[in-house]
Amino acid sequence: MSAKKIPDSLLDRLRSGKRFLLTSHVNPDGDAIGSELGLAQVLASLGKETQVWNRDETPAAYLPLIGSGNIHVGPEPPEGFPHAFDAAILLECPSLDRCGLEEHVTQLPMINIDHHLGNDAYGVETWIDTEAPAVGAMVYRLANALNLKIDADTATALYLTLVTDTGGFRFSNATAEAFESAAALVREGARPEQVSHWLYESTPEAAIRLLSEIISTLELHRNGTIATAWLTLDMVRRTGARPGDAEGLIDYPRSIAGVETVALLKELDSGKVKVSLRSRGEVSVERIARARGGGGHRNAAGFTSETSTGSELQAELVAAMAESLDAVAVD
Ligand SMILES: [Mn+2]
Repeated sequence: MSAKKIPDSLLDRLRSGKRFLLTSHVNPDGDAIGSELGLAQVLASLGKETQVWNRDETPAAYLPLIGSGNIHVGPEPPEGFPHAFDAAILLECPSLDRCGLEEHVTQLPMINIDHHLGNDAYGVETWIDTEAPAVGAMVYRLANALNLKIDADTATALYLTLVTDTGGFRFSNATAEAFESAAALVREGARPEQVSHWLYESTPEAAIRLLSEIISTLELHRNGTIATAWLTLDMVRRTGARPGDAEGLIDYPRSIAGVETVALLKELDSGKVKVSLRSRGEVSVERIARARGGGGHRNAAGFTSETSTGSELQAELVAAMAESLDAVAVD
């Protein structure tokens, strides 16, 4: 589903509302945080009050973004909730449970803005553009549609969403639209060098030590086309890694010559295993994740496994990834 045009009813609702609650998904990434903070600025320039509320903490790399200090974090609602708000805007949440706050946000009229395949289209207003390179690019289009000029800090927050969601303009979603949005945001004052410093030159020591532990579990399968690696609770304890430190580490196994698809299996406190999947080009990992209750994009997807034991789960994933590779070979 591609919706280039922003629904008029959505614009009307933003114009007529006074206070908006903004949220995104658990374990927020750059697109989640940058879109929230960017949209908060856009709505502020429209004279609206906003409160960003995320269940999970903001990863350190995004703390320099404008307004990050005002994000309400945790399962408890912010002051005045729900009566002080006219609507909840959910960014980047293909299903309601992705926000981790579904028991609360459903008390408000919900506005659903997203670019994921398979969005449930919940809410009173839905704007889904699966071709948008990042939700941040949709927020920028929203600002333009509302005839609002954004400032340099807002442009930087939205530019960051493009950099993180396209893997630094390297993934298949690094489309003409991604570059055009980036160019426009740089013209508005976004600072690429600053964003690169935050994202790529501010790695906590624990994250690099965690990478070394993850790489020690690396296995290649099917003539080196499939890679698997583990991130265990022990590794997190040993390295002192914090939530968010593992973000992006899956890119290292994916960078190996010949590797077409990667699974990173991460032990959770609950005993479940969170699986992150990556692939190149036409090879889809989205259907692997979707078949197991998760979702994502063609080249980046994930799900949480409830039942399988580690070695069985890994073997099952290798078989599923082999099938995805074969499907492309046949096409
Ligand atoms: Mn995104």
